[in-house]
Amino acid sequence: MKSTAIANSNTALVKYWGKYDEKLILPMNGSISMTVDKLNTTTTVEFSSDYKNDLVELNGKKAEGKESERVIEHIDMIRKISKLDEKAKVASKNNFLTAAGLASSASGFAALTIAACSAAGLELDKKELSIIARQGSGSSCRSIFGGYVEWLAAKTSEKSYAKQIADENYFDIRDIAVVVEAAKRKHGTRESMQASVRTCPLYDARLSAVEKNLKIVRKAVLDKDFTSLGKTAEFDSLLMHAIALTTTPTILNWSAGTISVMHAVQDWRAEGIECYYTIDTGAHVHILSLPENCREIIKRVKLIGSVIDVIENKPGKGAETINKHLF
Ligand code: 2P0
Repeated sequence: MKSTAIANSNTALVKYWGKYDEKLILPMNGSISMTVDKLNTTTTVEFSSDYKNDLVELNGKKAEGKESERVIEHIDMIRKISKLDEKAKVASKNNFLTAAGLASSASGFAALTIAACSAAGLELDKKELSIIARQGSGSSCRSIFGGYVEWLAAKTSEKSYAKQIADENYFDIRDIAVVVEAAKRKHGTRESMQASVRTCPLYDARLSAVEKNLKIVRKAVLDKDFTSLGKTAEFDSLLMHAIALTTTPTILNWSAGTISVMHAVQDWRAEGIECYYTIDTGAHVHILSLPENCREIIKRVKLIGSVIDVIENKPGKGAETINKHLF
């Protein structure tokens, strides 16, 4: 009744922003991501009648409040599917800073889903696992798969799942995660998205643009067309931030460092070093590049004052169980 899973985070190339159904986590639009290979979560789940209560430990500390509630709610769903009564112990560890805006909920809920389903003895395929992961945190359904992944928007739970466009060996690009100095994130993603759907006058306009971006990025991956992929990912990220900025209250998580990196990428591109940026909800920036330009870009990024850390990611594997348990 004990299982451990490891899941990589993913970087959205066409972003998910807003829900059609808050409870089931059905997205307003489809999204495409690349699973990365250096940012991961390892999670062990054990169901046992020895436990009197559910116990959740994140990065070596007992989780409290909302954080622990979200994990237990997810475990409850898996208990219901598998008709289990036993309480659970969950321990989870990220290999990167949690809540730094490097998508910890994506790898976190993917690892939790795989470990808990396996510990509960459920034998599910990846599509079914992605449907369960989705209900813990939307973006996590994409981390079930490796490489390039699309999450389908649909109005029913069984039709909104992730599927692989191409595996991690198909098209080698790099996602250079640039961690910049930033104040603590002011807005939670979940509340921010909700506010955007409710208040942003530009929201519907983005939805139709996203349909086009999905088509272009899907094709760019299959054609191994980095220019088309990078251009569209950068544009889609700006569209998402246009929505965030024009939401009431305004969602502005960028810091001065974020903008320095955005300018630098534009300048390097003008010089002939092809690269593009994409930004999620924090201040950090992901620079997309081809492998041959990666070293030069990293050298230059490190010279930007407010940059704290640089992590070079390749396309990574999907989530899987492993034999080494955390407890
Ligand atoms: C994405 N993000 O597509 C977008 C881009 C952030 C910006 O998915 O409410 O943690 O748990 O479904 O998945 C982050 O939001 O939100 C996210 P919930 P999630 O990667």
